Amino acid sequence: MTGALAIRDGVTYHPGYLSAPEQGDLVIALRAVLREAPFFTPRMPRTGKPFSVRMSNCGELGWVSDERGYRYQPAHPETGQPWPAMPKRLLQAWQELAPASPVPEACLINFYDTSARMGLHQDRDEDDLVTPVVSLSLGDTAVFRIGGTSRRDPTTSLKLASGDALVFGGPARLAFHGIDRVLAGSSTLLHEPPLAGGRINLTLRRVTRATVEN
Ligand code: MD6
Ligand code: FE
Repeated sequence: MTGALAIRDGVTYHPGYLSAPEQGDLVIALRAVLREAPFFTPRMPRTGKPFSVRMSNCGELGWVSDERGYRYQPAHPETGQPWPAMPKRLLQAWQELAPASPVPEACLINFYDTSARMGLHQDRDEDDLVTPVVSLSLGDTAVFRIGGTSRRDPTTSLKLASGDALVFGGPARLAFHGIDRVLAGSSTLLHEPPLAGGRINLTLRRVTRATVEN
């Protein structure tokens, strides 16, 4: 692991957190996850407009979005099957990057083809809004934008490359952020469908508020 950089209060950037062999092993583990839990296309609440990003999840809970709204649920929206377990390397990343946090319950897997984007949003569907979110990027570099806790706050941009990690916590836990674009051909990590070109982003989250008992 190389040095960590404070991007702003509560946001820490770890460039090159995953080595090239670790990235390759993680892609292999994710391919197994995706055989059990294939990508689905989330839809906007109310309008049903499809996202340009495709998604899946691993862990006890998964984030989904459709006409009924945004939520976490224990099963895949199309297969009805429980989400696969989180690969070990993700649990290790959580321990290293969010030490002393309750165990992660959800890992959202976002897949961006080179035309996909993600609008500015806050991650606020969790009951636990205190534990940090840990993000890992694989494949093509993306231009990530981050602002403050008001949509109108000024934003800054950061390029997230394959292997980079970002930890979002403290005063930035509810900061607005999004993906402006993916830089096509910037990585050779992903070369076989359903991960062919483009970018994967993994976000590990605690969803429920941990109690002393667990
Ligand atoms: C992405 N990331 O990098 C989108 N959310 O594709 C997120 O939406 C995100 O990177 C919460 C915390 C960290 C993140
Ligand atoms: Fe987010």
